Amino acid sequence: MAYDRERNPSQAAFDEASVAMLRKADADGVESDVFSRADEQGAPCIFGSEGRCCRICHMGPCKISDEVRGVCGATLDTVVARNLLRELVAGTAAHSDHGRHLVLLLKDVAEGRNHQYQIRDPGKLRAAAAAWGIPDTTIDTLELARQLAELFIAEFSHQEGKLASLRLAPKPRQGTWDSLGIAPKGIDPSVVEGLHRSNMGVDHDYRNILRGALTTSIADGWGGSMIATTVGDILFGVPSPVRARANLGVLERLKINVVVHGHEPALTEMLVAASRDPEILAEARAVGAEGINLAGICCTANEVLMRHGVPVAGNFLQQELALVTGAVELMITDVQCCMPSLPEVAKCYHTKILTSNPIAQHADAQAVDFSSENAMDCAKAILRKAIENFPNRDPKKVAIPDISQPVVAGFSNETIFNILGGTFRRSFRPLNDAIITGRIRGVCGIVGCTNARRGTADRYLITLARELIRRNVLVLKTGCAAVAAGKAGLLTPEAALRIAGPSLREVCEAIGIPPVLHMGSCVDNSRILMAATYLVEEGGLGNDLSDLPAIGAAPEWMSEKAIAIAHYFVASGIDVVLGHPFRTMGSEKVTSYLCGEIANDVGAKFHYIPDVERAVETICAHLEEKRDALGINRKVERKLFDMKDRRELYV
Ligand code: SF4
Ligand code: MSK
Repeated sequence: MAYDRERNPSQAAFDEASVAMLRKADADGVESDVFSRADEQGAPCIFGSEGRCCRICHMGPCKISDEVRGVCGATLDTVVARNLLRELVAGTAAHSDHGRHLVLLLKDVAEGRNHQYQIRDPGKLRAAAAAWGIPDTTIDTLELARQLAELFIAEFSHQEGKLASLRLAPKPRQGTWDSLGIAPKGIDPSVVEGLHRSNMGVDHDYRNILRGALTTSIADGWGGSMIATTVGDILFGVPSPVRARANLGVLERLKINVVVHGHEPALTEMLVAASRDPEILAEARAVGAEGINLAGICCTANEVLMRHGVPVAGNFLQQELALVTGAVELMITDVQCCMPSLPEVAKCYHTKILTSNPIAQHADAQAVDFSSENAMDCAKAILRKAIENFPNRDPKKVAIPDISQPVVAGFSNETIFNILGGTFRRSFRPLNDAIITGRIRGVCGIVGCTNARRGTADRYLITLARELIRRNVLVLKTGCAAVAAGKAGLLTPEAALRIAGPSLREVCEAIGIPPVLHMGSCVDNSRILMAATYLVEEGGLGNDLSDLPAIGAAPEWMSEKAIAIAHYFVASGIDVVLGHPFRTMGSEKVTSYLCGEIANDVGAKFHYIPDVERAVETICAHLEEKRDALGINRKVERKLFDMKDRRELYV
């Protein structure tokens, strides 16, 4: 062991598989892991963690306090707000660039330049074209795809007017954005403008800077992320419920293990197909393996879990630990959340680390030349590298924890509509009714990352979800939060229903859904925005998203992308609980705007709550307040509906 751990493994990670692999990492002499490095960092710099350090120009860096301004004269409030905006802009850029790559692929497919991918879901294509206002959605599929791709490309570059995607939001919400002047013009201009206004000597009014942050975040949630989800569904299929397993125990001793990691689904989709190719399987058997086992980490995992039932090896903080099993022949990374330490950990084993995206390389990893035009050849070449590497596996170093949980994932809104109303009468009505009658107290979207510097990884995420379903709150999940729920058995309908409160359980059993719904990857938080929109449109729960008994939570967030997500929830009128604050604690004014006054603008605010018990109380109290305001907390006699009542209800 190369270092002394400050926290023992069970203080670092909540799940037993991770704990076992941390112990093995020590025994194997792995130089460091994310938890040991977090401990090694010690207490963070107060100026950095409170947002009080400014490095924006080269008269700095400046350490700002109430008494001390920056060299240029910038105040604490300006610097704190500006730093937050810059982080949010980077997060928006990441989600939106992912969306852009998919749109360009859609255009290539539509114009016949790419024959490797197809329009897998013409129904989604037509629905999306209608939603974005393309007048004739009955035209030929490829022509419609071309028109939609052109429209989406324009969403990135619009310089005037406002984003067409905003029309997906409820009308009153659009009105709020218009009256505040925070409706984004285009996705790219909102990123550029965020960088511009946070430049030295530009925007110095913290409120104005924070409203600029809301603009950019709306461009992410309703723009870049919404487009990424939509095009992903068109090209790869709308997810529907699928069974799989989650946690490191999904790796297989007798098979060649290939781990996909990152966020973009284009190559991974091909790897799924290639891993089932008879020729490739024969090559795998020829080196003594029983086959190829594809497994995922982070959001690439969520994408192929939802569409193909590919098992999930783990979430963000388990990426190194997957290698520590000694059983991974190859890990292929694309973009976002892939730790630079992976090649270093891989050196202790036989694992090859490959990168597939020209903007996301590791100095010590091999880059593969992936382009969507040679996708299948590239996928096969990658699998062949894994096959070649299988004989190098050292059996003495292999220890796969026998720990994994069954999961059901893939709850797209289309699926929820079908489950609730059947394909004949697709409807959110039963869900609205369950909320109105109080059998479901409200909805909480628990999203985001896990964080090595914030207590025991996954603990807050899992405890919060458990306690909320116990209190009859329906939980929606995405990203690494969803994987944490899977590892804890909360995505197993049967197990979760045992924990759920009696009235939530009754509803879930009646309509056939688990109380914790896996809705996808990080960009799929756009699905949560749309689920909330459908609740409003269905009627009986107010006129705007801010009226809903709904709330978001990012208990263990770490990424700049999570800052963008949290802001677009709030900009949409949905409060957000954060397990640790943004770097705003240096400025009382910025913090009190975000956690208070902002509600006067957009009807929602942030709550900084490090303690999970208090988060549960706050969330439940918030949902009850919304219910009171809607007038649905009045006691009503329970009534058995006859056919006449039902007909009246559904007209
Ligand atoms: Fe210092 Fe102002 Fe430059 Fe920031 S912009 S580094 S506060 S001088
Ligand atoms: S992967 S952004 S650690 S959720 Fe989407 Fe997980 Fe957070 Fe990355």
